[in-house]
Amino acid sequence: MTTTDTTGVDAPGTAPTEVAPTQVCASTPMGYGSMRRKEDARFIRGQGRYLDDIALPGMLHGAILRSPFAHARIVSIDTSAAEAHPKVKAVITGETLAGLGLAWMPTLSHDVQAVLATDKVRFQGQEVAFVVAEDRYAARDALGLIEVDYEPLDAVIDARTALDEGAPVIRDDLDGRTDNHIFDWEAGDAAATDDVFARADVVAECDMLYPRVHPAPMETCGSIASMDPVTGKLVVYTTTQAPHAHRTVYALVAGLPEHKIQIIAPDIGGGFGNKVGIYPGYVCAVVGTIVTGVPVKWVEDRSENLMATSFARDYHMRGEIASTKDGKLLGVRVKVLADHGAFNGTAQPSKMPAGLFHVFSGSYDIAAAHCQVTGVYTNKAPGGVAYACSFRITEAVYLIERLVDVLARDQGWDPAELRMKNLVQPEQFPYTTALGWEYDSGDYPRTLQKALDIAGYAELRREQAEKRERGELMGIGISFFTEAVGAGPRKTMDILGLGMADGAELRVHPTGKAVLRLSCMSQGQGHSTTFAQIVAQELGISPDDIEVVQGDTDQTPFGLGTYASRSTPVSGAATVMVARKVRERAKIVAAAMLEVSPDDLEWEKGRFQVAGDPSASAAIADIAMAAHSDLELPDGVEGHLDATCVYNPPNLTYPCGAYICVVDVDAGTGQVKVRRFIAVDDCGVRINPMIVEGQVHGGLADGVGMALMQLMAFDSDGNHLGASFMDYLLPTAMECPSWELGETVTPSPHHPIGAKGVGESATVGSPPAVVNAVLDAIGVRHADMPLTPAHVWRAMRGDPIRTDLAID
Ligand code: MCN
Ligand code: CUN
Repeated sequence: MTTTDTTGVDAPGTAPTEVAPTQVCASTPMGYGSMRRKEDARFIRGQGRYLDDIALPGMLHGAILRSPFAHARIVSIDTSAAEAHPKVKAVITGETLAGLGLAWMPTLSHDVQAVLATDKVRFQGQEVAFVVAEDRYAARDALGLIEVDYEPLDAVIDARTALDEGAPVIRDDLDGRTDNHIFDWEAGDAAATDDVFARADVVAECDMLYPRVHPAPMETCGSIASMDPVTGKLVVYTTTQAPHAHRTVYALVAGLPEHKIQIIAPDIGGGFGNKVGIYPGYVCAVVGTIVTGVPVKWVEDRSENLMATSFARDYHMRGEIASTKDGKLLGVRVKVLADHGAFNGTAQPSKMPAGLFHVFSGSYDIAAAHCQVTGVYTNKAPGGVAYACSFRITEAVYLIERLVDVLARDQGWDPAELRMKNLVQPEQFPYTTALGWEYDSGDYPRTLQKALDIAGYAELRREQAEKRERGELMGIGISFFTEAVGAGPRKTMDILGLGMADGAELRVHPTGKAVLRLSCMSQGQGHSTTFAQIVAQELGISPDDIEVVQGDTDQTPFGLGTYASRSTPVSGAATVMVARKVRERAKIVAAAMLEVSPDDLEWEKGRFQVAGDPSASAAIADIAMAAHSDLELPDGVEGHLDATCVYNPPNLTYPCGAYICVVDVDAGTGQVKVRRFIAVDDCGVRINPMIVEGQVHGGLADGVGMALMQLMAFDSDGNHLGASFMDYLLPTAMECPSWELGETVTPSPHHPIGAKGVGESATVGSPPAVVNAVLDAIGVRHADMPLTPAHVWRAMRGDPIRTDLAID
């Protein structure tokens, strides 16, 4: 079910004033709307071309030997038996790499990470040696022939003990390092916030953990590196969400100029943040091709993906919220202990080690807020890069949405009313939060009201009361989130010093067909369709006639890629601007064709038309042919119809949403059934409502998974307890209800078509709704995710567990 509600607020520029209701069009529209995805015909016929489908002539295969220990000194490595294997072509160790200056590589957070361990291993699954062989089976077999002598060390697994006196020092590779401290960082006004708390009538506090989870895309990570010994050009096929960023890092690591490196991302089977980072296996494949002179492929298996690539969250938060006695929120403060694993690879902007966590005052008009975040090393995999998270906003939204519920419960207030009373009001936009973020637009009360209406909130509460009488456990959970997506702006945000502007290039060919080249990279989000729709809307060309090129650094302009739901806010804006540049050129050409002044032309339904004379007009296809012909153009006007654009966003875009989850809990077993889930999202103008809804469906499933089952726990020796899908549980259709979606449309005032990103909204917004619902059902103030049956059962008995450590 979908409910559409347009504000009547016009988007700037040429955005439509009405958003079409979601209905899949059989025929192709000229612009926005729910057209079918162009890429799907290929995918459903099995014609996708993923990394593992690619085989280069003479290609060899690599496999990685990984550490069985979480913390151990490497005494010796004997590779002789592996080297003697008839199919093995090379065995590379940390020593080999040290000789090339490549044993360590920079992370995305100004730390270094071992490519292959030399001195110590620091987490279970860490890369120790790389075997290159004729086929992947031989490479795997040969791993068993490598003898490593380890001397096990005590490990730091519980982040809360990482800074204890006498804790084992994990990063003794770093000069003068005597503890596991990475950073202390704070935001907001501590004194003003403390003052508000001292004067508040009511304060509620809560300790909560957002446990370590993993994006677990269907396709694992991998690459094929191929160094041409004649030209010296390195071509890397790889599963990356950010091809140009990867190329820059390769250039820095290898000391090669960018034009000698080509990164090609083929089709990607899901990223969800897992494919932002650069992993040791990628560097090993490059060294492999340099050593052997032929292409080397490395593809990780599922356990390797779960054990050694980027996890997310692992945030221990102690939050407090202050209010007046009649429920006006006054302040919020939080202390965070962030577990970054053995190497700090979190890919946060340079000056923000906690990413965008400081949006934790959420969607409420709260005058004072302060956070203090401490990052520590532990003997766990590095990363923390991302998982549909907008860089720590997931944690921030969870914190504030749990705190609001805890406060409501303590005071006996209705959680919907408490939220409604405190939401930022429409007339307050642009709204600057206590932490200095400028939210661009929104109509929060209307969005929440819409969700309450779809849910039939009052009726649900009545049903709940009746069920309680009968001893049945039903819960209703609400969350209201504000997301901050579209990283830049360049002046304030960067990764490794790279600003966050993205390029777009558009060429309209003589016959009116077009090619759009983008720096972002789809992993399933449907860019081939939606970006073609943007050009179609601006130029009146059918989306079927617009080819979208992404993923190949030799063929696309520079830009930082697809993450933080930034493709629509940044590359989407670049696409609008480049199409408008082409349209300006087209106007001059059309004026020459129609022998009028450009000022006499109007842009009407995809054509330039002479004002007052509808019979005199030209469509882009006619204009394109003329632009490439001998038509005489005014002095200084270039022919052809193409343009380039670099878009540097002035601000982030701030989508929002109101989510309501209804659960039934089995009192005997603790089993949770998500009965209903209502999601009203506002991502501004929707280019393709069907794709937006698909994004929301996926994110909601993610949220149900995180709230109820996904977990990477460790035992006290650092053994990973979620290294396969037998233990790391993902949600399926069985756990998901039929989602009930609604929408409000508040265009972003600074985006050229008023669109905001949406790719991560539902993953960010849904976990607190599910948790709030379960806790409402069982009448428990707080219990950490995941709320597995065993955990719910124990929480009901006043005995909640530490979910991040081994469950006894
Ligand atoms: N869209 C739209 N109208 C809007 C906003 C978005 O039609 N107002 C469309 C876009 O044009 C695009 C899709 O929705 O086709 C998602 O757009 P956007 O919100 O800009 O997000 P990105 O394209 O930048 O995708 C990144 C985002 C992130 S960061 C993660 S993580 C995630 C997500 O997308 N990973 C995904 N959704 C995913 N979906 C799939 N299938 N696979 C992943 O790996
Ligand atoms: Cu935060 S996961 Mo997405 O940005 O690739």
